[in-house]
Amino acid sequence: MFQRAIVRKPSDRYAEGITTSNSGTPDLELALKQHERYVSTLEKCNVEVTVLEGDSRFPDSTFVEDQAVIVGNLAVVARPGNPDRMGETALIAPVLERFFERMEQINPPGTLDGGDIMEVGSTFFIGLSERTNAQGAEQLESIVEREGYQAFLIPVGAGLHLKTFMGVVGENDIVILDRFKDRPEFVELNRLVISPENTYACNCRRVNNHVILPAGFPVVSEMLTENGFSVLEVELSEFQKMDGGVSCLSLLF
Ligand code: CIR
Repeated sequence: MFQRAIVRKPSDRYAEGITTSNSGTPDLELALKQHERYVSTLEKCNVEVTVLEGDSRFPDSTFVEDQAVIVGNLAVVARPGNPDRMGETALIAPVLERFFERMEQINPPGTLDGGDIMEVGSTFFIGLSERTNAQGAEQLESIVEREGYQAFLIPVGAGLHLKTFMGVVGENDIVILDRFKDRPEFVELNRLVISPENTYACNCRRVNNHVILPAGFPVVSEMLTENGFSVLEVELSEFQKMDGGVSCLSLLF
């Protein structure tokens, strides 16, 4: 069970972050409202949420997931693969120190974004992407193996992160974009397959007894409900405009 979440509000320079989406400039006021609702949805899932103030030095710093990976009682500070985001780790490290006695970090030349890491039970799936390089992935692999987990390294191909294409919805259940579903690393998992038009909904997240899903994907919502999951939908249009989704907005532990 997750007890806590850390989130950071979008700052007044939020719209200057990195994006590949061409759906327009995000509206900060609406983004802040959506963020508030995201926080109250996390609270509905019974987690205590630490809300950090926006930091305008780093427009993408609201996407806290990328800044660290939690491995049991150890916090691993990441090393974001986009140079504009590297400084964000200095913001999150002191916050994590409040909650974790054990801290490590990904070191150069390794790069790693938390969005590339999916934990299911005792397995960490580590995406190799434009943001997470082999050295970063291998550093995390040896940390998680030392901590008693197993790891699989998965090439992401075109796209931002591993979790752009899949998300944890249950103890042993994931949603996954159809093009990844037959990869041998996932055969032990119950896979709920998502078709390309619903790709954005792949980035959903189990939080205790619920699954948080972006609003606007009725087919995925129905599929999850039919499979016994309790779905909570959140409107995230202003985060989608900056390539962000459900999982990127929090660190859970
Ligand atoms: C970026 O490109 O880094 C941000 N604009 C979006 C990061 C989304 N993070 C995530 O999916 N974990």
